[in-house]
Amino acid sequence: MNGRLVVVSNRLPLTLKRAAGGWKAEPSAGGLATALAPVLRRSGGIWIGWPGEGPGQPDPAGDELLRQWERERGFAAVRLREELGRRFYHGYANQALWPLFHQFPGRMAYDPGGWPAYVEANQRFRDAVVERLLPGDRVWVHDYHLMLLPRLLREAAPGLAIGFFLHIPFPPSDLFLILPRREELLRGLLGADLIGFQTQGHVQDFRQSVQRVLGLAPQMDRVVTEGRTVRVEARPISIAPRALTDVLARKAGRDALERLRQRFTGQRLLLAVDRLDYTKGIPERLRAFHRLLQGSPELAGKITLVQVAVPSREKIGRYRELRAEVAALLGETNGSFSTPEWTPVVYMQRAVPRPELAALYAAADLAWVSPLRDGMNLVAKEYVACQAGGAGVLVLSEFAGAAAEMGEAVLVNPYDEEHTAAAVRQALEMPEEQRRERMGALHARLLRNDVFAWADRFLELLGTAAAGRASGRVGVPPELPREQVVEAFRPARAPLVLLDYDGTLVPFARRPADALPPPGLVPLVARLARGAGRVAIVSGRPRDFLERAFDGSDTVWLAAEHGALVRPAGSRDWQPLRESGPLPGWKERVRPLLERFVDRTPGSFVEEKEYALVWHFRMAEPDFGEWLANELFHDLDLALAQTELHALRGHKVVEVKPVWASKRAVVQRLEAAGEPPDFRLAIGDDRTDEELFAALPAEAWTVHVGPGSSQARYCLDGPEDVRRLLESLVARPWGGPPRRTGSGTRTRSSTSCTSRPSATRTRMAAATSPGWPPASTTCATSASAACGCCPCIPRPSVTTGTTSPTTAPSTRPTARWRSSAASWRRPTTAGCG
Ligand code: ADQ
Repeated sequence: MNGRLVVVSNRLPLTLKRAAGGWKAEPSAGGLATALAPVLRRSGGIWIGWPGEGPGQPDPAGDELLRQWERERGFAAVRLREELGRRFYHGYANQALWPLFHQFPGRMAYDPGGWPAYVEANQRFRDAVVERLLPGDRVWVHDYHLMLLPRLLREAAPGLAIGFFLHIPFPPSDLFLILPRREELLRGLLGADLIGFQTQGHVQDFRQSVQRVLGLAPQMDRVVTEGRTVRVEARPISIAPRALTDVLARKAGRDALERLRQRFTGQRLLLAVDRLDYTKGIPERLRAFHRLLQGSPELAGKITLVQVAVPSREKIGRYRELRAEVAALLGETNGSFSTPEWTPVVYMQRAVPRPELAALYAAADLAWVSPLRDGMNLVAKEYVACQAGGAGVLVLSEFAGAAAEMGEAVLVNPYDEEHTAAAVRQALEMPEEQRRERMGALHARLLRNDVFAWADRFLELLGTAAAGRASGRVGVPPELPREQVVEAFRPARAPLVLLDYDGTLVPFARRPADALPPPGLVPLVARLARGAGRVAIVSGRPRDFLERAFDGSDTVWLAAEHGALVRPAGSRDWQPLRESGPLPGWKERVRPLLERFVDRTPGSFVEEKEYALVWHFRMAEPDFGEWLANELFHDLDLALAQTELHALRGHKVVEVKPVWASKRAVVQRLEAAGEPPDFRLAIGDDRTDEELFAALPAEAWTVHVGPGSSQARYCLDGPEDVRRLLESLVARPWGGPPRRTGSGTRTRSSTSCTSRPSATRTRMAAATSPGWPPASTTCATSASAACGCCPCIPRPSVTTGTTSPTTAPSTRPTARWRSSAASWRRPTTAGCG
């Protein structure tokens, strides 16, 4: 993928500032600009962002400067009205998202008025991007200010390659749940092809939030939603080390270093560099330093802490308070320990030019990087870059993303000021050889993983993810071309037909026990199997249900409990997929977890199967049930990690079953059970059926029932349509000429099952009533090939490929089915496919 790179971030690398008589440009503070500027310099492309204070309204001087930026540097400004800019940046972005994502819920201030500003600002960014898009462009959106942008861009340009990188941490799901507008945010992000996070922990937290808030079931590295696959990856950001060391090699850098060495001769220099932000742990550090001096009077005059802090977000009260707090702590420490010759803390409250900063890094004996929470922290990496061949020690907070990859640092818990002081003291006392060894390892790793490697890997994966989306099978499938299926089935000598049960052959019922096969269905299915053909019901239902429901249909294979048990055609014996099931006693351990949810959810219950436990909430209040199902699914996901069990979300159920019991395994079993199939048809409506579709070759007729996306090639509206299809299949004499039938005459529609108003949904509702099929339903088959579904057509005696006459359940009183179902020990499943 070689299109232009379009970087989009809240801030451009330059900020417009009002100056006497006009405007001036200043470098933007912060890690994002530091990291990305060299990437864009190297790869070319454009950078779209907000110029900060810049003119929201027309202003000739400001406008001209912005036009010049775009012409000469490729920096395109997004204009936001002053009020909008303020409410967007200082509102939802920095008073809700920033504190919560850094795990400071107490500092979160949600102003409902800030949300519309956040939405509008994201829309303005979208307009600015769309206005400049060229064919083949890849758009890379950055950070928490623009979490709605991926979706807005996807809607505006569906084929666009869109990446998103979150520079700050993603919070644990318990905290994320607190966030107002959490659902919109996640949906916004999921517009991207690839979402990058700083650490694997953040990926994990994101996955859990997606599970709990949206009810989706993310896999390790992807989320499938709305027919698209969104890749999620941990890609720790880095820096361009040579950009810093080159500065040091130039005169300005060398001079600055020399001045520092002279100034701090005979002293150990401790360095801290931060934006003035409460997440950076500046007061905690100053208190720990105070404690260190208190506890080690012999260090007086021998160590100096240089604290560099660049003010940011000063319009937010908490930041102003922080500034005052830091000033007070500085006064306390310097007031207590200073001598005429020595000031313990040198405080520089300003942005320091790069040569001066690089010199500080090179001169420092110890870098004290102790944020309370940080996505990554580039200061740690910048220090290492400037310590090539040096013996400096990095003291690093375990709550910085950088800690995950900088194991040679001395890790500290910044909240524990006493231990932090002790760790700093030990770091100062560490033998030089050990310090060099540690720094050498850190430095070598940094060179291997610089910001260019980070960007290359991200963009490469973005290319793969976007290409996968473009060619992916997941989407909203078009309606099944029935006539073609019938044509393909007719001459087949060894067809393979796999049918899900609930939601596919029968509509869902409020109580699982009520979802019984309507009259005529069972013989209809049985008649599909002929010659070397294999027809299987592949369901989540337990074996006793299937046995009773398909009583007498010996030509049909039955696969119960998602394939954990299989009964081959012509056999009365069930064969377990594996000889030994999951560890004995697992149900006793898992059941209490499910029962907790039964207690919380009126109308729900737990069903026990041989290989599974299922929590059903079909009769619970829908929203509450779905919400709790997300919770349960999340809890189970954690509890079952490292076991051979997993949790599964079905229609109104959460099921725990062995990982190996899968519809995929059933496909393998059936494929191997006879000659290679020359026709394959699989129909299902559930998530478990996606496994079925994936296990079949690309040319198989795979059919998703109902609206929504699927990797199936086609869709049908509902069980009634499925039945009509089956009738069309059996209506054709084997090898005979095609005949027109009610369903077969429907021409292929380019519409999907989602886009058509679903008459079937009405039909499905009707179908749950005992009088199904409705009297007005016209039978699709001719009398000579009667399906047995309608009272008007006499049931034929059916001869199957195995020549066993099929009994006719339609002649049985429905009441018998009901009463027998009711007498079963436990309620049977519905909706677990
Ligand atoms: P920041 O919160 O801005 O970045 P950080 O990673 O520490 O945090 O980057 C700060 C940058 O600003 C560094 O390049 C540093 O040199 C520079 N800087 C700080 N104080 C300065 C000063 N006084 N003068 C000059 N320069 C100064 C966000 C996330 C981080 C993440 C980065 C990059 O919060 O966790 O590491 O993005 O993804």
